[in-house]
Amino acid sequence: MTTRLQEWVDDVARMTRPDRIHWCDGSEGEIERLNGEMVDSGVLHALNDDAYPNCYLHRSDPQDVARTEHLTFISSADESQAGPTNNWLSPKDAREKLTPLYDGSMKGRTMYVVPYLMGPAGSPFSKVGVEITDSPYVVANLRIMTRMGNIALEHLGDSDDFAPGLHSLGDLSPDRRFITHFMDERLVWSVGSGYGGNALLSKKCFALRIASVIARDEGWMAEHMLILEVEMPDGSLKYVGGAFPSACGKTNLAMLISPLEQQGYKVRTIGDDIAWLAPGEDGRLWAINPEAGFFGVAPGTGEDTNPNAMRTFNSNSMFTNVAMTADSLPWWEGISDDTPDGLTDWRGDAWTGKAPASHPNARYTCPASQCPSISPRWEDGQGVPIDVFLFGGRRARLAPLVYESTSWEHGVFMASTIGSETTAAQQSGAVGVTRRDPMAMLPFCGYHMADYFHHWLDMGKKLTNPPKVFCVNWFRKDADGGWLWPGFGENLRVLLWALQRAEGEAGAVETPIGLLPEPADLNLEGLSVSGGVLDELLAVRRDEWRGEADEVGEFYEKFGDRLPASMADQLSALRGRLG
Ligand code: GTP
Ligand code: SPV
Ligand code: MN
Repeated sequence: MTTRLQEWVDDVARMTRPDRIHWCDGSEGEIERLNGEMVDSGVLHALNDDAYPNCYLHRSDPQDVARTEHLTFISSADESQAGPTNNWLSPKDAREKLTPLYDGSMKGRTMYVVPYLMGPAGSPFSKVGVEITDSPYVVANLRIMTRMGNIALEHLGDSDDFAPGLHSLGDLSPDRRFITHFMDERLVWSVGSGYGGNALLSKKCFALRIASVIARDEGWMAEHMLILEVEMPDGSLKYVGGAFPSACGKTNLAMLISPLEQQGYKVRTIGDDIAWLAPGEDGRLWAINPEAGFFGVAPGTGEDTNPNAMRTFNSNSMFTNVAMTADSLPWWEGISDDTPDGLTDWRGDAWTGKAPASHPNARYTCPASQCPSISPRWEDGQGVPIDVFLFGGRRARLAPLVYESTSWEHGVFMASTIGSETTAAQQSGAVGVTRRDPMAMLPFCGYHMADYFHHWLDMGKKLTNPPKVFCVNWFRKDADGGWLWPGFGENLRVLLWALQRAEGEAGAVETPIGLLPEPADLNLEGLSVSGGVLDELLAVRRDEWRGEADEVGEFYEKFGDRLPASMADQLSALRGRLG
């Protein structure tokens, strides 16, 4: 172990004053002991061991059920580095504000030191993080979500190159909750929340916010993206990277069941939330999934929508804020058609039927290795070469099912202007409000968003064979609020069009916003969607898009001179085409 690591652990212990310090080794025995202790103390409830062996339910504090973006900060040296889309706290103010909250915060508790590896062991892409936490629930989640324990210390060796993260539950009050990122030290401080992306510092804090800054400096990319593999009928393997905002379909797309198996199209999973991507010597962009598990949205997950997820989390998994049946099975809206009697809701009360039984942002945590659709290449240290990028959001209206960019620069423009209706994955503001979410990174980009656009443009210059860029929208609604597009597995039809376009094989028509398929260009074999619905899904309405362009213009104004000139040019060109 390195001196820097030991010194940091000692410093934190002096500040937080735990009763005990435990260095996690990641062994089976360790996690069994920990889970047992959490069952005894009521932090976890063991689920039905026949149907869900080694699975547990955790109920978080009802005020602590999602990421809190308004309490999340970037502590870069000066405010302009954080940019207009991030909250900024000076490193000095951050220390002054948070130090008192950590002062003695681990008294009476165990302080866990959790080394973890992001990326496969031995991969040149992989990076080490160390989280200090007083939450055993966080430790158990990190053990599923990362390669945790000795494996990370071995990867670190004598190096000091690790990203430290300090987490303490504090008193869980939103008034004393802060998550901040000291960018110059690659250090995260999080206090007052035990939930998901606020507390599992490997995920959004390190693998996205901190990593995005490292990636900018080193010439690679850290993105909020799923990665999936499509095997074509000729046996060739294609790779798709997809960025959608939180709770907008990444996990589901990454695990989709091919409705076209008989035609020889197979789909496998590489990752469901985060991708680290770097240019290869061949001029292509290569991607790894830095995580080892899935922290997925439970509601809406069922045999019809995502059977692969159902098989992945049926052992060795954790459930957070789901409901429970009388037989101790996990339950949520969408897992079954019928609602069983005797449900306990996510708060632990007998369910009255007046509100959803599970929280809308209830989650499962499960090992990626258990996923039936996991690709044999998911731990390939070199990564996989990306053929197409998909960007999308949740738009009940306007955005068509799919459209293609005409160049890398146009693709970066499209991705930078994506709008999406907010979901329960963030605990600030209302659900269902459209906001701009560039590259699905609005809450996760660790630096100035305009510089991030520059970085995307620069990356394109390094790639002789960049991924083709598409925008998609699975979430169009009809007048009665029903989905226009069946979604889920059927999304493969859109993916195939994109992959065929990348090969120059499928037809498209030009529109002011980009290239769209005609219904005849899509493989719709075995799908019953009426011609009228397809026309609606593929319609581009100039008047509505003129309004959209105005909104994009307003969003871009935030960035002033720092916005790349080519992005402003793209917007003018779009306006010109819209007339
Ligand atoms: P994060 O983990 O928050 O980053 O979310 P995610 O992007 O992985 O979203 P996920 O796949 O978990 O989907 C979120 C919700 O959208 C779930 O309730 C899904 O059932 C629903 N969903 C996913 N894909 C589709 C789709 O193609 N059509 C429709 N209508 N709903 C979908
Ligand atoms: C998201 O909100 O995008 C998630 C869940 O993937 S969390 O880990 O809480 O960020
Ligand atoms: Mn996510």
